[in-house]
Amino acid sequence: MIGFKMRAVLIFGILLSASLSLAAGYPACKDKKRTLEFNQDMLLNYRDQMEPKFKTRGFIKGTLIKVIEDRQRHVHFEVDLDGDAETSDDRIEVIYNTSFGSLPDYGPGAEIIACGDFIVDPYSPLKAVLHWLHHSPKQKAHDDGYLVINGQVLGLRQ
Ligand SMILES: [Ca+2]
Repeated sequence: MIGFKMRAVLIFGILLSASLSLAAGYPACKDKKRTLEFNQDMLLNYRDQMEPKFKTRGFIKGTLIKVIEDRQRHVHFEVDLDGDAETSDDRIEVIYNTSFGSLPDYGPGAEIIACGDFIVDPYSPLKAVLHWLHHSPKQKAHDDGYLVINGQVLGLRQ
């Protein structure tokens, strides 16, 4: 009986979290079959501790500070990850390819949610990059990613 109850609670929890993220307006962020929770704290640890080119799936929620670069359809954002724009040691570079959907109007302070590939990159001004924020042309070869800016979801299949 306890096993059944545990399972019921687990299933309820899964349904609840699925419906919550649907209610939030964006899909689950996947790493293979695993559904990610926001993992920015872990990503910042990786930035500081792992070797260059270390790669993992990243799912972040943060605040847009500024555009670092915007060229050849790639917009590079500086995103603060702890909700405090006064502290700058918790920022990464988030790159979105506008071929997968135009950006809405936005400015500093915009809320950013991003699902994609994280990589430790010594050439980045922020030493770490989150990119691949769009659907995978071949779904089996790579997990889908996306960008949410001020509640507008970009990068998904049209
Ligand atoms: Ca900060």
